[in-house]
Amino acid sequence: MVESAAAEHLFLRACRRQPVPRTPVWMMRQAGRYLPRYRATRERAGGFLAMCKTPELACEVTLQPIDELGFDAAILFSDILVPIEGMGFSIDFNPAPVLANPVTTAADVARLRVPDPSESVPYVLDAVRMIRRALAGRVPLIGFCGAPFTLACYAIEGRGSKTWSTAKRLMMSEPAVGHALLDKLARTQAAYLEAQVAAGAEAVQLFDSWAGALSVHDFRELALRYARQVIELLRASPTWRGGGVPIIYFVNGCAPYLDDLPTSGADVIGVDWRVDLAEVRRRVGDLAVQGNLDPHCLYMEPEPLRQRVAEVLLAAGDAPGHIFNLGHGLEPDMDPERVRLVVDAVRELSAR
Ligand code: 1CP
Repeated sequence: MVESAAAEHLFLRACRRQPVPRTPVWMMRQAGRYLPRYRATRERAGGFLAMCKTPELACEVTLQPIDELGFDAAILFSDILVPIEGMGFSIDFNPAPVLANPVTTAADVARLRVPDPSESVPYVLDAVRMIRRALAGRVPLIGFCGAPFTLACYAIEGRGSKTWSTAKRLMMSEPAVGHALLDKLARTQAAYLEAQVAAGAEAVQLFDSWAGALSVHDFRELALRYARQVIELLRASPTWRGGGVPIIYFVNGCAPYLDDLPTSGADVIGVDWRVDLAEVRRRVGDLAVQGNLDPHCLYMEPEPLRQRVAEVLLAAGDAPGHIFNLGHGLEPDMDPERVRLVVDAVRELSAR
């Protein structure tokens, strides 16, 4: 059976902190513009959202980096903003996301729906089923969502920001509005992940890409609390498949919050490049860890790049429970051959 073959895969074993013959590797944004084949598919589709909404194309680009570069896990091709369209947001990508109707008042938040994923994102669930069939057990499929705080940043600002000061201003000046928004986002994302798992996702990752903008106090109140709500709802859901689906919580800029991360309820903590993995492993104790090569290392020459890969593996140590990844996503101008070098180096240098 495809199911049991995939269940033995080293990515899932590492998530459960079981021994593996070598460290599994995948990369955030592994499907994307750095791959010529992705650019060709995107051209054919007529844009990013069209690709996300056409299961055949989402499936095609999900598999491209698996076929070409040999990653140990596939990640569903979509975007964290896609499932909030059904809440009532009008979203465009050019190529970064822009929301035409960000929320600014209590009435705006009250109007938002908590949609049923089978009605709001049937194409994502079709893509998950199609990808599982196409992978045929070769590597596991990771589903994902944005963590509530990171989604609230976009929901309030309407676009990317370096400081997220408009979002923080609303959450600080009108906490009840902020919490109502975070709660709706959490319920939406829990239902979304539950539907992805029911459709066949074998692991899930919550992306808290902008939580690093917060003080420790506010990280607990605004980010961690709602990530935990998503994870608790997911674990309590009727379709939850026991402990079989690892939950990864990725926090970009996690250094100030390391001691709090184990209380998220996740099985795996994903970390950015600013922290030492040996320190992370000491402080997150019983959990698996994912990371954390600085993506900009991919601009290095081959030998120094290999050395950086070796340093990440050394810091991760020999104890089971490390998944190699970047500390954040691949960029469009990165060289696929350097990506291949990293994948090959992880395989070779981590062999036990
Ligand atoms: O035209 C294009 O090709 C659009 C570029 C692009 C792509 C390829 C965007 C717009 N999103 C994606 C795919 C995507 N986004 C995936 C696919 C799976 C993978 O291969 O990893 C995933 C998991 C995401 C998640 C995502 N979107 C995050 C969390 C991860 C992270 O990078 O921190 C965030 C913050 C977004 C928002 C977003 N979407 C796109 C861009 C360029 C951005 C970030 C920039 C901004 O906020 O201004």
